[in-house]
Amino acid sequence: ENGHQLWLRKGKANPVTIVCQGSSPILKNAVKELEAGWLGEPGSKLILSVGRDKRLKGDGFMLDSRGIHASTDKGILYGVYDLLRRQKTGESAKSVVSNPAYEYRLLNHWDNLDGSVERGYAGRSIFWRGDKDLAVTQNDRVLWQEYARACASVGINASVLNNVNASPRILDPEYLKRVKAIADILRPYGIKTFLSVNFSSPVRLGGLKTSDPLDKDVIRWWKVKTEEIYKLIPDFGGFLVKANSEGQPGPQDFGRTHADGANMMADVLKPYRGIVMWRAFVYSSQEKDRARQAYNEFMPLDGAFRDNVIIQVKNGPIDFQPREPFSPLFGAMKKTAVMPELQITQEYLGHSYQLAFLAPMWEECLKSDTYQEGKGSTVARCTDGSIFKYPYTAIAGVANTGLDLNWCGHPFAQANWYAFGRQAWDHTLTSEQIADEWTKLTFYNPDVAYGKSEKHGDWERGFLKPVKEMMLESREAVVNYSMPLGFHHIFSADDHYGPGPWFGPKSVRPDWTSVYYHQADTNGVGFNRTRSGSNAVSQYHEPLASQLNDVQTCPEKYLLWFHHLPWDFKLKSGKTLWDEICFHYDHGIQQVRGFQKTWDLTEPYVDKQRFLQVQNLLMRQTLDAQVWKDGCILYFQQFSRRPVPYDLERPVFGLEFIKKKRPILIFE
Ligand code: BDP
Repeated sequence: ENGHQLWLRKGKANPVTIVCQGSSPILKNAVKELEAGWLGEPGSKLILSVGRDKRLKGDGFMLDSRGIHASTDKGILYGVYDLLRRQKTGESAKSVVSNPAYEYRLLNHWDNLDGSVERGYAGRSIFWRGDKDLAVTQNDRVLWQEYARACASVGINASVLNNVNASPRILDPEYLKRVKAIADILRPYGIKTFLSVNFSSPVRLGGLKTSDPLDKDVIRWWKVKTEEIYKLIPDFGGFLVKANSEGQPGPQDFGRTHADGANMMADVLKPYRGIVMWRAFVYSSQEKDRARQAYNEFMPLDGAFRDNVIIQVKNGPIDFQPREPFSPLFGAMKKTAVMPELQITQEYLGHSYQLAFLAPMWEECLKSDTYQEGKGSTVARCTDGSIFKYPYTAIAGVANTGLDLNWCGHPFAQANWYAFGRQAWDHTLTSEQIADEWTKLTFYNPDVAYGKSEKHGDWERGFLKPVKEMMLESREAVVNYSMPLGFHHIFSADDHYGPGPWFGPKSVRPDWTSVYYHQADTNGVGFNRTRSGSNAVSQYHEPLASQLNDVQTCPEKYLLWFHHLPWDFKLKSGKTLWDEICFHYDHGIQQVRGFQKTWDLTEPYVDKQRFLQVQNLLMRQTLDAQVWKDGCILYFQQFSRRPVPYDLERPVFGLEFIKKKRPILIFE
């Protein structure tokens, strides 16, 4: 078991007869999957039928004893994967109606054209190998097909093939040829192809003098380029744009607004039904609180965007931290479509070295109540079209795939790709349900005799239950040993791995340092975002704004995100803030030690290869947690001037040692 087959591991199938009227490439794939994976009654007859039904929405499907019904071919394919999953996991498929929550469920690949992957921890790009190696090989085709199949099996229906920090070269005819080749392979699995584009492409690729979005020649350039793309890829999805953000060019370079820029592209794409996903990840060094900026820039533009523009907003107001409150833009922009962007790759949660199941983090965000249109206006309902009737709805996840044999590096990182797809399809699913499905599909092997009697039950007790519990606890463990109680962005610089709360050179812009985010001094710690501070709380709707503003009602998990508090501030537990910080760091490491024990006990129920791999990774994670705990406690102790509570273990590493060595290298 090298993990390459993901949650789609092949087993023995029973014979089945399939009646299907259509013969489109998508339906052919649907039939092929059923024939290869059928675990129902041998010799069953199954009808796949396409036609309208008022219970169906978009590419939804219905399952019953006769077969699968959907209003599109894609719906049939999703129905097939759902049915096969139910057969494998032992869930009933007697009467199911399932509709996708979002119309576009996209992966964003931060893959560079030279083959490197920004924030990728699982090897090089599956799509790109650089300028000199653009020819499509048979290996490429096989891999892209496997990728497409995995995506489709969890309902993902769109891919952005290149980094948001986009090279203009992606629109070069040489590259577009390869894009077409990829699109041709993704299409039979219902996956639409999108590209990230660089706003100054007209200058850098087209040789124009300007990229001003209101310039006639610039508009013409984009028109001609877009026509060229649609000639190659008639169902091309559209553009993703990172503009005027972290040094990327954008309309503001020409005195224009984000709306001017996005609308120009939207107009060009409109005749083809293409869309623009315009990112709200913007911040400048001028503003005093980075958390306020996306809201401040985009709210005044609400209503100014074309209807085929969607504003793509990261789940939190800063940047994919292990825990952030949701971005206040969700639900606040009422006349503009907004889509959540989640990060599947673990940039801030231990790369592919640490086990962190992210479904609980995304569930926390999607189920958060914004109160924008009264109680129950969750982030999910504000973005999926239930509350605001947007013409397009979407959700994106920054992919964690690479050329590693198991695609994702850490065997458990595969669960995050799986979870993203499942939640994008149905955000009402619980993390528990998703962990349950994934674990069964990824680890259970019907051909192995796990116990003496009743082998299935043995496996469930010995593997499924403890592993699921470990997964469900894992993200909170990362929060505890790295950034508990609302701490954020206190990483060692650049690689975003391991502690660096001391990072704060005067030469670096303040919002790229750690000291900016924790603001520790001898009086206390935390970022004051209340009404007496940056007033970021006011960007939330009442009653939430007041709840977050008041230290007595602010949830403790967000305490230091919103409040600057004295070290002896009393928490609900009765402990002082300092002691509570120490206990959280310590608890985090205890949790990972617990995962080691849990995993060791699963040995009889799992293949050797993955058992050893995860065992080793958990060793490293324990050490990483220790480094986090020691680094942060010893650093903050310089300000708190208090002892580490005596019932906790003493540090293992000294502060100077950790500071000298980059934490990511300590294990090497
Ligand atoms: C940050 C990453 C950076 C990305 C940026 C983005 O560190 O590599 O380019 O987000 O989302 O989290 O644009």
